[in-house]
Amino acid sequence: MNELKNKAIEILNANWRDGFSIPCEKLYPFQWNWDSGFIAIGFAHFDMPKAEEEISTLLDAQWGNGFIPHIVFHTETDTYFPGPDYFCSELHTDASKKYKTSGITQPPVLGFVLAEILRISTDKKATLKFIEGVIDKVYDNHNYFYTKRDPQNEGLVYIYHNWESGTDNSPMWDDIIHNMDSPDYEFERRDTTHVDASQRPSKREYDHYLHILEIAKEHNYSDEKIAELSPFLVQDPLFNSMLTKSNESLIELYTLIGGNANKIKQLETWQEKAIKSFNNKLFDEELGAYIHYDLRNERKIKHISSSSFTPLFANIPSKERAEKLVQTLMSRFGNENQYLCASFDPESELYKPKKYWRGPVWINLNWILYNGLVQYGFKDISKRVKDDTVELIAKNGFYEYFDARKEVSKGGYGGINFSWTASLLLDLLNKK
Ligand code: 9WN
Repeated sequence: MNELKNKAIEILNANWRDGFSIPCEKLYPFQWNWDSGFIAIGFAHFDMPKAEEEISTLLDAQWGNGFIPHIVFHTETDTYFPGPDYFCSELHTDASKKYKTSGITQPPVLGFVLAEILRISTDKKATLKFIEGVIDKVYDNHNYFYTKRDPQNEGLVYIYHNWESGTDNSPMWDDIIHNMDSPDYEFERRDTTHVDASQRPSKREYDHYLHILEIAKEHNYSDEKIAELSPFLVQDPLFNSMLTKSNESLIELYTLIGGNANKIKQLETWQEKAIKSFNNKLFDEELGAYIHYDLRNERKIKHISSSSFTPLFANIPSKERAEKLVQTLMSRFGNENQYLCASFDPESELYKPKKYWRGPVWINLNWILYNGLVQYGFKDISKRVKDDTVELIAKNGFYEYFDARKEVSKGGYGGINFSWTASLLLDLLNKK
């Protein structure tokens, strides 16, 4: 175990740049939003100043309206597409003046990341002081989501791009994406020069990804126009679980800090509405799981993925519903020959065990699932998630994603020495 822990620390230190971390060498050369949050949790175990700096640097790129971009382009390099010249964040009047950024966001993890680093900290007073200095920015981000991304005032926010979900080419998006009449763009992909193309999205999928961005750019990233025109408008249970969990953490932290009654009240109002709508709208009795909702076409997306179980982490289901959810998890994903937890339903014909978010296991989703299961008292299954995670990494290395099939001997795919794989393994190993 110590060897694994040391390797994880070595990876995090090697991926550290001046003030932030890259997700991994070559493939992802900038700072990514939710990666940074997960990375800060790892650093908190052995280098708290870096954990704090990671978070501060990301928040430093926040836009005037509270939006936090999914990529901050700190350095000049053309090894990633689409880069700063493609995104042109300056089109939006509130965009960061200090950094070039993307114009889409990612799951809002920062609220619960602050609570996690406080839990890990051995100097609670100093960490709370740091949190006091940044917490309002995270609150402003939540305010952005609830005021700009919830057109029907449901307490559920939408994402307007599959890259915002973090689960980029999940089969969840297939119907929406394949119904889009996207041009055949000319562009130079960089990801497939670093990683086997069979493990990444296709050229046609990239056309669709760019098409959604073209529409947003045409309207200077206006939230109102995007809500009106984007072909992709989805209420995602993973994204909304991260926001809901972060609401819960912000309430906890503001209470510890004291003197923020109005903000606590507002967070509680958002939270109450979110949990209610989540359970009324996003739970599908027939599937026995939380689902994605296609807000543009007003229809449920009837598939199950690892995202379907993330509401456990945000304390959304009742005890009874949690039982049902876990039964679905184990009957579909929990086969003895499979590691938990495949990113997409292994029983579906759309399942692809080697392809990115269409099947492989991702360590951040396992970490979310593990913590959710612990919260609800599912001891044996949470232990299995932890053991499977450790085994996958010990057997294959610190990859970006992993084959869920146990019979596969070399099952590590995508980027190598991946930061959140290292960071979250470190956290899991340090947990009782
Ligand atoms: C697009 C950085 C990011 C993760 C995402 C993961 C992948 C990017 C890409 O890498 O997405 O944002 O180019 O494929 O899907 O979750 O944050 O690690």
